[in-house]
Amino acid sequence: MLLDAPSVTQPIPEKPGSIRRIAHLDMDAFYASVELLRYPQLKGLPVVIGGARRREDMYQERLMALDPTRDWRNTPPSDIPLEIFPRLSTYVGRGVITTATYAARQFGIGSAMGLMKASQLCPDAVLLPVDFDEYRKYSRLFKEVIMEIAPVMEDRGVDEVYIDFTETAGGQRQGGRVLARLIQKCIFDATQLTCSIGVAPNKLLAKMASEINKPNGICILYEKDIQTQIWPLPCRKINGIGPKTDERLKALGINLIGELANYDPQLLIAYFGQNYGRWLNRAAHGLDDAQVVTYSEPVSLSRETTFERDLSARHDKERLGEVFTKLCVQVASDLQRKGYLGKTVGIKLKYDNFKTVTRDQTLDMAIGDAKLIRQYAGQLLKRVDLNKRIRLLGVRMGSLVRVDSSNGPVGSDGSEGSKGLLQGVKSSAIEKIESHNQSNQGGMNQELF
Ligand code: TTP
Ligand code: MG
Ligand code: MG
Repeated sequence: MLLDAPSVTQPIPEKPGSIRRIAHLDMDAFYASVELLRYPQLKGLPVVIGGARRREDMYQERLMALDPTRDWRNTPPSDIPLEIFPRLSTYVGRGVITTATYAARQFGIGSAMGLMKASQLCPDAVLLPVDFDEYRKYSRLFKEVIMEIAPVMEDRGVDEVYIDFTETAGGQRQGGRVLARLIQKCIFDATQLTCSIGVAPNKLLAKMASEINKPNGICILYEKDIQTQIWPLPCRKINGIGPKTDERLKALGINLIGELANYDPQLLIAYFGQNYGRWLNRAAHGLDDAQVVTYSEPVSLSRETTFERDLSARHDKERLGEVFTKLCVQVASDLQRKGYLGKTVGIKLKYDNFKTVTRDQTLDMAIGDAKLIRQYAGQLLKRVDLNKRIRLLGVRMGSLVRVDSSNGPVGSDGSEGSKGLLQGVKSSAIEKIESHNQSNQGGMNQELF
């Protein structure tokens, strides 16, 4: 599930005498480390997480084959013998790695790499399926620990946060090291997981600093360290320079952050536009004014899936239809679980040539019902090319409004809330669909898949 957060800033008043200290904390090999809590026998081994989703009984058959005389049913995960775990070499498919243990990374394996490609690099690596519920559980746990100690925290996703140390007890001592150590220790005591923390004058530098001493490291950075610690790093390390910009910078002969800092700012503006050009120059000098955002609402929720083989709308209509419906059901249940309705329905398709297209439509009313989402998403299929083979399919709900359990849907400002409205939302959207269907009788509105 993908979550996007808008930027809601809360300026933090600073006491005279205190200097701005911002921390970025990122868990080490997060999904893999959570899995190792369940399977401590895999500690120190190359392990990758990806491919299928976890099932409770997934190793039963292999355990039975290993020793049919033994009753394996209540075997604790930590007692599963090593030879039971599938190795990368046995994997066939198009799944990608979510993350890998540090032992696996030594073979050149990393996030987003295809499992089959990784298998060539380290065929003996253990392959574990993903278990998002478990990662979310630990995500909540470690964030709760931080909130107890340093409550000015910005949630930046499943395994990382920014924390404003400026006014927090211990946040100024040794540039933030004392507080960072305390947080690391408390997280480890509560979860047995390690993390790395960077503390710096701003978010941009803190994010880079948290990577410098990974895993289980702390990096304290001051403005005076920018030239020695940050300038030798590749430009790609700056959060905000993606692969495309990096390519363009390389074409200009700019590889390192120091080279970017010393590049003529006017030329950067000429190449990248006023805003981004100026931002690139400032970022390379370690300048960033962004505040730590302590409250955020998701602006969209989405689900997508990559097929094992590319599918054709004509020949695989039924399969595509099933998957499409399932994605809508998942998005609807995500919305319900998180307490939202959405006004914008979107679809995403990736073709066999990796070209991605998205289409969306914004409705008059917010909806959350799987069938309605399916209907509106289905309409969007008419606006995409279905002659090409499809590699990935996704469904997204945007323009979210919160459903306050007592008051019906509310905007993030608390407006337009009433139970009656929720009812109205659904019935009027259903009416709209029904009238639309009636006016399209005679096969005009036939499902594309
Ligand atoms: P990261 O923090 O980028 O990576 P990590 O925690 O696994 O390792 P590191 O010690 O370098 O921080 O991502 C956090 C989790 O998000 C990661 O464990 C798995 C997931 N993830 C993906 O599913 N796909 C990806 O491409 C990336 C980068 C991460
Ligand atoms: Mg991490
Ligand atoms: Mg991370």
